[in-house]
Amino acid sequence: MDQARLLPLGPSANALSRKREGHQHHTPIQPREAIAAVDQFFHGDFEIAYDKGLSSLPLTMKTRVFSGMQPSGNLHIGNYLGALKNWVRIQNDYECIFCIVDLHAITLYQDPAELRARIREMAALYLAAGIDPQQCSIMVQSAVAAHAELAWMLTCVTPVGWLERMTQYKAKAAKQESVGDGILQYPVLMAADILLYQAGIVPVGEDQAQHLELTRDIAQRFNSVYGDTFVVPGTSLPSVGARIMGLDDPTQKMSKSAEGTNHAVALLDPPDRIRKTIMRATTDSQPAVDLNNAGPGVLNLLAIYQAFGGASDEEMKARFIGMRYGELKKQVAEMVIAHLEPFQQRFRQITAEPGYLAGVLRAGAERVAPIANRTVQVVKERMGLYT
Ligand code: AQP
Repeated sequence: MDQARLLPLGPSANALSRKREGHQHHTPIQPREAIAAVDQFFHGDFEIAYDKGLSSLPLTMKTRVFSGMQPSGNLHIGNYLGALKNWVRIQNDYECIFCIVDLHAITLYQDPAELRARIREMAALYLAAGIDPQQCSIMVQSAVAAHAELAWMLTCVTPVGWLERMTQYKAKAAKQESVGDGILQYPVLMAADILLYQAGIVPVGEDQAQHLELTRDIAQRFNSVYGDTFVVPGTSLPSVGARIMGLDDPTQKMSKSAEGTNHAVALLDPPDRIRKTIMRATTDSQPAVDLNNAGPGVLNLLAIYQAFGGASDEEMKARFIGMRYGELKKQVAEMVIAHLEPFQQRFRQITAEPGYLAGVLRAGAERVAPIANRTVQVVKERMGLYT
């Protein structure tokens, strides 16, 4: 299926699915740097010199990919279409690390028992989506202490002004009476997650693109102060589905932590619930699909259908132009259910196998910890810390 195409949905749609300058679609922005770093990890010489003498490096080395999700609520179709689906798609082309970022989740209070359960659930969701644990490392952030260690070192090279400018920080802080420092520092921890592994590509949804820009800024600042140390990673966004909007309010991003029963379709919602949520989705005052005048709710439904099914723009136009909204919603609901039912079946099988998830997570952490620890070692040496 061709996922690389955009449905030309008129001027308002361009706001949802515009071409993003500076972002590439699952191709490395600086592959030579990544290859250099990976090469050095594999050869035990950890002097990462990402722009020096690369011509002799073996070009067969795979670029490393890192991405993660917070176990902060029920994963929804936005998380799936914006990130998880693409992880599965690229897992054979790169050396992939997929993380459950529990340290990020605690930037807002989480019930400890629920958090523990969600970490396991998220690992099962990664596997149910098709992530192959033989091919990729699936691990929990707090199981590798180097994440928190590097985050502190990077905090010390990051101006507060950079963090205060982050859109997500401003939005989350506006909802709190007392703003925890973790909400401000969140993007530094995210930078540490990525830079620890010298990742060349970070596949995320559009809401994380600004944090990726910041990661690049932090990496470049560190490199210029202490010498070339980190690969400067590239962002990778899907062409369709990079920003799925709330079904109850299509001006807001679909979000795990949003309240409202009709806001999101969770990946584990039963078919009846999925149908109800989609049938109640906010549209606009038109009776039927008219691409020149469609509001954000209709464009969002079309984006969900296209991102799940992989239809081309022409197929989308032929199928939906002139269709009444009731029928559009029915077709979107059936498309979502058709994809989520087998997914949920796999989820049940995975969670029914005693010890399997724990084994996958242990193996993932054991595989990646040496890489992370070596990065921390180099950073400590570069900064003059005690080693
Ligand atoms: N609405 C979305 N559309 C497309 N992609 C999305 N992502 C999140 N929301 C959408 C992508 O999913 C990945 C995991 O996100 P996260 O767990 O790091 O948290 P987030 O980006 O803050 O997502 P949420 O769902 O809104 O969670 P809460 O409410 O806990 O903050 C990322 O790649 C993200 O881009």
